Amino acid sequence: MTRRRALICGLLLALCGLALTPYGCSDAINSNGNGNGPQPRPPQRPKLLPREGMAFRMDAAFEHVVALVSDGARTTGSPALHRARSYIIDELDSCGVQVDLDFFDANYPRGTRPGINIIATLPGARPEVLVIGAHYDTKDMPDFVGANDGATAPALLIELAYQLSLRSLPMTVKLVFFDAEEAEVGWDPPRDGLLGSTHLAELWRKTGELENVRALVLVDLIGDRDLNLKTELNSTGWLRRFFEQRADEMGYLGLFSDGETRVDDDHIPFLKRGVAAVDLIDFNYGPENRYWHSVEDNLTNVCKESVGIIGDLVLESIDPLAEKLLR
Ligand code: 1BN
Ligand code: ZN
Repeated sequence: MTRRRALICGLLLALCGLALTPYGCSDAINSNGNGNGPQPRPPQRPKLLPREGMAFRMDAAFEHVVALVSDGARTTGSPALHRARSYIIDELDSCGVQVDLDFFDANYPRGTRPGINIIATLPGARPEVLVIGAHYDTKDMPDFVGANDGATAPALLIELAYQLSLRSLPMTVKLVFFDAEEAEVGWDPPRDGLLGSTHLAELWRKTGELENVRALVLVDLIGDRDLNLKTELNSTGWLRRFFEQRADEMGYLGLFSDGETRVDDDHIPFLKRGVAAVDLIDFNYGPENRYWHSVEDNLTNVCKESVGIIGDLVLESIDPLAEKLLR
């Protein structure tokens, strides 16, 4: 090979290497999920990176992901979910926030299991409530750890608790960790799936608390290395558009650019009871959504930058959203 040809080859290889870095993640561990070497995914979009100097600490959030995942699957009623709950409560306690537990019977098709929603309350200048929610249970499957589906979103909420404990809030914020989101046999909510959110929405309707709730922001599946949110059409239109616009304002251009979908998620029981709600969900996890509900939903396929981007977006949307909600 001539020197010139070698140089061109080297340059091409370097360019390929750059192009194969999954966008949004600096620590590019491309793998097939079982550690058997690189299997790069070509990016379809330009890189999206967390903002420099943002308050939301993605490293701290990602430590929570690692801690939650370390115990394997965290199915409703399981000892592992009990330990995950203790971890979450300890973290919330250390932020000095008020924690309440909502106990319920999770009546699944194959039997009843104890379900527990965790509610952290951060009082604001006004009694009206903004709920930010995520589920912390996982599917019950052999070798499943639920890094994205059951860890990234509750980890985001824990870091949010820390950040909000440092701020004075215009309205009350409740961070809700939903239990029993996942189905046992087959997705058929509220018989099989969405049991925790259904219970809490109904409880708050009965007690009158729901009248204070102005909106619910749900986060789910937000740690994909190839972060790209769908326009979720069950969500309340103005609230969905608010987040799309806010993402643009914050420089997260193209964050919502993976087309439209409808997802039955933990926001549905609140929507059904008249609460404005949005589901911030990246429902395209891995090639053809292959990692979703699979053993490939592990730490190799999530990254702190994606959690950071959504954490930053949610944290820095609270004040402008409260202004709209309190008008
Ligand atoms: C989200 C994560 N969901 C389950 N795990 C809800 C869902 C169910 C999303 C069916 C899409 C289809
Ligand atoms: Zn799931």
